[in-house]
Amino acid sequence: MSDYGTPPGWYPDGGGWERRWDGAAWTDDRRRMAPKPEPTQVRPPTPPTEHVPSVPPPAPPPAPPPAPPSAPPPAPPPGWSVPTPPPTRGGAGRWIALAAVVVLIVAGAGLAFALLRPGGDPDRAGGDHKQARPAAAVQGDLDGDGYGDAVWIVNLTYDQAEQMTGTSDGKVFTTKGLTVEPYGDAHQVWFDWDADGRNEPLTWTYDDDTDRLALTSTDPDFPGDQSMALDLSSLRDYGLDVQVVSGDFDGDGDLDLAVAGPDDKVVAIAVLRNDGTGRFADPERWLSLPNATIDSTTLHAGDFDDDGDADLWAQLPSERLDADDYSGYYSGAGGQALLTSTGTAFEEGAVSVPRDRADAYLVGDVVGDGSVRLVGVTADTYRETLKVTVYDVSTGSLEAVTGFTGQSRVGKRALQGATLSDVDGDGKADVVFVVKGYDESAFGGVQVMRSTGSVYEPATQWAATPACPEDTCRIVFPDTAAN
Ligand SMILES: [Ca+2]
Ligand SMILES: [Ca+2]
Ligand SMILES: [Ca+2]
Ligand SMILES: [Ca+2]
Repeated sequence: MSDYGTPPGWYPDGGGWERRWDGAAWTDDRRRMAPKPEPTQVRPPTPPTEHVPSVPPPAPPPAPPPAPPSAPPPAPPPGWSVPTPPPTRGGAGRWIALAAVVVLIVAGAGLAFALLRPGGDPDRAGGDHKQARPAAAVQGDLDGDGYGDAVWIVNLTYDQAEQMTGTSDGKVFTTKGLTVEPYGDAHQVWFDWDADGRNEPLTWTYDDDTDRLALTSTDPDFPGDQSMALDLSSLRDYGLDVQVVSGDFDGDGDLDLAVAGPDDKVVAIAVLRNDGTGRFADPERWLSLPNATIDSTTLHAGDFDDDGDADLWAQLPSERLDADDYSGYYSGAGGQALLTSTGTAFEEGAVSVPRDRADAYLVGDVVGDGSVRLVGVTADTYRETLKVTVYDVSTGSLEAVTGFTGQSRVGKRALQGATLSDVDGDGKADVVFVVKGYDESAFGGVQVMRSTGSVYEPATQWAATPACPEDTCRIVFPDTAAN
């Protein structure tokens, strides 16, 4: 998107440390981040601005692990995997880098919102899954009323954040807030893990000391806390990251988890099958990506080839990695590939370099026919417009769907974050987004562009956004990877 570099400054470095970026390279300078409140990272709910009864609060994440002896520098924006700001505001860069960390962490969790569930014939598991048709759940619906909702996190300052839940009545969001830890180790996603037609929260935490993934939920239907070993290893001398996305990868009608992480010189992708109640089986490795690092890879799940099982669309390196890339950061060109599910494994398609590069990629049924599309959202500060483009990925490359676009006037503002949610409950996923100018201390509200099934309508505001104490404030949608 941008030719600008990330400005010099201090950026989160993992384990409660931050490291200085001199504008071109990581330095050896490290320092402790400002202390965070302990022992709970998510405090009790603040009084709701308006009452919304049935949305469960997020799970309190476990206490953070001790800081590792040496901690990783965050990824400088490689290729197209992280948006970079103009170098005019040092503070803005800090938040962008923070966003980069969040991107890496929550990447792909986006599919959380109601990925398509094939109509449930349990006997199909492992058999012919091509007859499955998705039974469209309402994308983004958190309380089961048929209107898609949205969750966004407002990072007011470096260490002050609020998680907002916007509950749709079909016309606007009613919001309520929770004070949360800005950049904790627990990651909350929402998807219908017990197939009751409602998207429940699931909190995952990866502990790189023990190489275990922990799953928990505040939902009373969750069958109990779970923990599984992942069998990953990093060539770096500090901790490693994982990405978690949800989708019905084996095509049996229940939404599973895919977990990607480094295993020496490959990115290993394992599937944790869901038994239909929210209990996940031990990981099965379905693919090893040979020319990728976890920091340069972002996964998005969806049944892109419409055969009944969820596939992965991956943003990953398009150039051959060299030895330094495994211990440092890939800075070459970004590519994309479709990782097609066979029901028991992923098959990696050809890596290509897309013509377009959006600020954010979202996945959902935007047509209303049960099929899945990729949606690119880009804020063009020069043309002062935000553009939505719908892509068909079934052939393995990005093919823009002719005419299925939309534009909104947003002034010289950049995209903060976006998600897909069927806010009006018509079966077509709508785009929810927030923009802000780099030197502005106010967001442009939470805006919605509705899908008609063939175009996106201009945006209208669905919720107000708070005033910021400084212009470095930031809004992210935790369920989506904003690239
Ligand atoms: Ca709802
Ligand atoms: Ca499944
Ligand atoms: Ca598929
Ligand atoms: Ca809609």
